[in-house]
Amino acid sequence: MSSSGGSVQPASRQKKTFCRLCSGRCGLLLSLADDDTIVDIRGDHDHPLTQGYGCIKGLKAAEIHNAPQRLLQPLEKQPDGSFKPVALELALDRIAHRLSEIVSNHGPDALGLYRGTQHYTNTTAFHMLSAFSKAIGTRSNFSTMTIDQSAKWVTDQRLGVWAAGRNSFASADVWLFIGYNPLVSVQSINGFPALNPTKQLKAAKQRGMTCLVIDPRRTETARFADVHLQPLPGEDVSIVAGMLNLILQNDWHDTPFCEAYVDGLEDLRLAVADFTPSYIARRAGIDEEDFCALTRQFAQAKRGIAVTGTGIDMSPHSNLAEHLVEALNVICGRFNRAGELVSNSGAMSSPRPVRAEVIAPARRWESSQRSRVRNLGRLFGEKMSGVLAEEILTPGEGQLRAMIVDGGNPVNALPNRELAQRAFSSLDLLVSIDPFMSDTAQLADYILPPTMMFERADMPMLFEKTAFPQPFAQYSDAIVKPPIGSDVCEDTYVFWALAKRLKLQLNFAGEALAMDLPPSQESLLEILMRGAQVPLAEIKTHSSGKVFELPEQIIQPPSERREHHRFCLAPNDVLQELAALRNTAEDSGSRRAGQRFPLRLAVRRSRSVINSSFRDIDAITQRMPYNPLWMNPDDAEELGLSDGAMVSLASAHGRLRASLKCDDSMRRGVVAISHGWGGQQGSSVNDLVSGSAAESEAINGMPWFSAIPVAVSPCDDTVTFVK
Ligand SMILES: Nc1nc2c(c(=O)[nH]1)N[C@H]1C(S)=C(S)[C@@H](COP(=O)(O)OP(=O)(O)OC[C@H]3O[C@@H](n4cnc5c(=O)[nH]c(N)nc54)[C@H](O)[C@@H]3O)O[C@H]1N2
Ligand SMILES: Nc1nc2c(c(=O)[nH]1)N[C@H]1C(S)=C(S)[C@@H](COP(=O)(O)OP(=O)(O)OC[C@H]3O[C@@H](n4cnc5c(=O)[nH]c(N)nc54)[C@H](O)[C@@H]3O)O[C@H]1N2
Ligand code: SF4
Ligand SMILES: [Mo]
Repeated sequence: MSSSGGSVQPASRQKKTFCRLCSGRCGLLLSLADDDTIVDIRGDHDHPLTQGYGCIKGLKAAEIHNAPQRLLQPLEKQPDGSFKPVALELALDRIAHRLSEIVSNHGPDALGLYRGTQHYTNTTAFHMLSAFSKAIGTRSNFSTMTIDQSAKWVTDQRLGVWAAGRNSFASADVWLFIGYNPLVSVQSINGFPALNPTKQLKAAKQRGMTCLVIDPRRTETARFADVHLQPLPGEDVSIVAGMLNLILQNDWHDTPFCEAYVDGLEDLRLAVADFTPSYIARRAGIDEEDFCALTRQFAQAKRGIAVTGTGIDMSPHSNLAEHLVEALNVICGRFNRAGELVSNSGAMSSPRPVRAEVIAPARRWESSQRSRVRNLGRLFGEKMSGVLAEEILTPGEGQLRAMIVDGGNPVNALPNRELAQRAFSSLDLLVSIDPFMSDTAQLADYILPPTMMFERADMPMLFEKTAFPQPFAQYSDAIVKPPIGSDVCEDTYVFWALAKRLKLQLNFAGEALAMDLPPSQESLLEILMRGAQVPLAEIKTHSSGKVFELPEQIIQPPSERREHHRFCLAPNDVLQELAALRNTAEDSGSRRAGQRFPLRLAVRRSRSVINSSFRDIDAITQRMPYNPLWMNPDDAEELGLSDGAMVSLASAHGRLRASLKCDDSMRRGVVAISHGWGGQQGSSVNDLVSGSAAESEAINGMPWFSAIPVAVSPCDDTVTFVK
């Protein structure tokens, strides 16, 4: 099976599937030769939502499957640190043996489970890991969410959630993107349906939708903006507080909605009163008139919401910022109301009534088990990944001693790379389910390479309601077999086989699994599809997927139980943090001559890779050999630096070397470099990130990955930088 190198065989058949490398779920058309070789991959023009779109990663997925770096046998770490191949069943025996020792000596919480990004796109693995976690009884569940956008979880828990959902993109006359660039990230997490995102945004603009963007960079998304504010990173709280202030002063908010469903409006009004347009313009480095225009256009529209991404959720005060953004949607009443008809999304799940009601904030982290490190609560059953390294390194009752990582690379992804490396090296047992020798796999006792996406049956079921506003469903069977002679398995099999050896009964999505014979991928999908609105057999007949014609749903009035629930706009912790921030110096981080770290480092993703995945695959390296440091050309000139120069990038925490790339889409005073690199290739941004308590959020331990004060200087080192 190869589409690169060697003699190219003629294609004899075509197969449709969908890409699972990111949440874009693009329909793909694969041309295959008789021996299963993938000859060609194109976007599937018959896919009703992605309509032929596919990015470089999906279109080069054959090279990813067939990369010479792909691991095809399980590996076991030897006492001298080298790896030796080991048969899968033997590896599982040994892992199970060590796990049972660790759990019986230290209790189940000593085992940590970590869901990475390539786990989140694998539907059955997601449910199987949950089943394994419950069966073994560990509460040490970690995921990337808490080093990503868990400010959204905190906001749900202290502001509340509208059960009938926010206004849909299709019905919107305005949309505000804050620190979110879906035209590159293709991420649908918050209401923007990012499938084939450029086409969606273009179409919306053509029907007259106003597009507003707050992002320090003139992003691909910002090119469609009617108003684009380019603030200094880390100033979103002030900007959004200012928007709330202007809206409330002008009575642009939705008074009947607020009267019916909102507590704390007057407290919020007072708390934001000092965030005047001129103050904000000075503080965030934006134009006052643009700020007022953006606010007016957002507030005076009828439908549409503000949505956020990692830019805002990774900067300091992210929980507060996210709360205020959602408060914007709340006070403007941008929610679906009783009696309205909404699309019946969720073809692959069971039907549920939609109600116009508030799910009251529960502040669950306050009543949940607290972490040993920093006394953090749990959110949605998870511990905070921001303190994962310290949880491993801190001795005493409850110390983490074993980790199973599925589809993730925490050693690269966590803040403070040196600490993360030290922590993961010190574990009694580390298992990495990964087809590649990632930074984490390198430290593992066992690496279990899994099947890759074209080798497993799947459905794009996880988070389907956020991804697909319409009742869309698709099924793909396994299109190619794993390479001949390989000893790979489904990610689900690892958890099932360990449970069997540990004599645990697994309950997969509520169903007791037989523990004598491993379940097929197919049978697991069947369990997940029980009670779905469209039967699996019907879905299978539409190889490009289909938007099914399910009748629209009428939004019901509130249930008795939630009739009196209200949003909590101004809880005390929000008010206190806001007041403290208002009192910090206006130009706290702005660019000042003589400052040790005069620039701000912003997060930014690259089209060619997903975090640390695939960066060393030839097809990708040809386009992006390393991660450059992007800087506005005028800043570069001022520093006497030219394109391609090797520079040193320093924060108060650390220093790295990078290759400079002048980019006029960057705001002056702001630099960016993608995370996920380092080691033999490029620069590791997490050398600059401390993740200490002082540089993380209080509730969720979210490390500050953006808006980091940095300095750039020429690097004397003349070594060239590729690989
Ligand atoms: N090609 C590709 N796609 C990906 C990924 C990838 O690595 N590559 N990663 C995937 C993952 S794991 C995730 S979580 C998503 C993330 O998806 P997004 O959140 O859309 O990530 P970015 O594309 O980096 O967009 C973040 C934007 O925030 C801006 N920004 C930085 N700091 C600030 C700030 O303080 N305030 C404001 N207002 N803006 C700021 C940056 O300039 C940038 O444009 O993408 C997913 N998709
Ligand atoms: N400084 C800084 N740090 C960050 C961020 C940032 O913006 N700046 N972003 C944060 C965010 S949003 C996230 S989500 C995390 C990313 O956190 P992680 O998910 O921990 O890191 P990834 O690099 O996405 O790891 C994915 C792993 O999956 C493996 N993989 C590839 N294909 C498959 C497959 O088919 N099956 C399996 N099982 N594995 C596969 C890859 O080889 C790779 O090792 O990083 C966070 N860290
Ligand atoms: S955007 Fe690219 S990586 Fe994401 S699903 Fe589509 S083809 Fe795959
Ligand atoms: Mo992420």
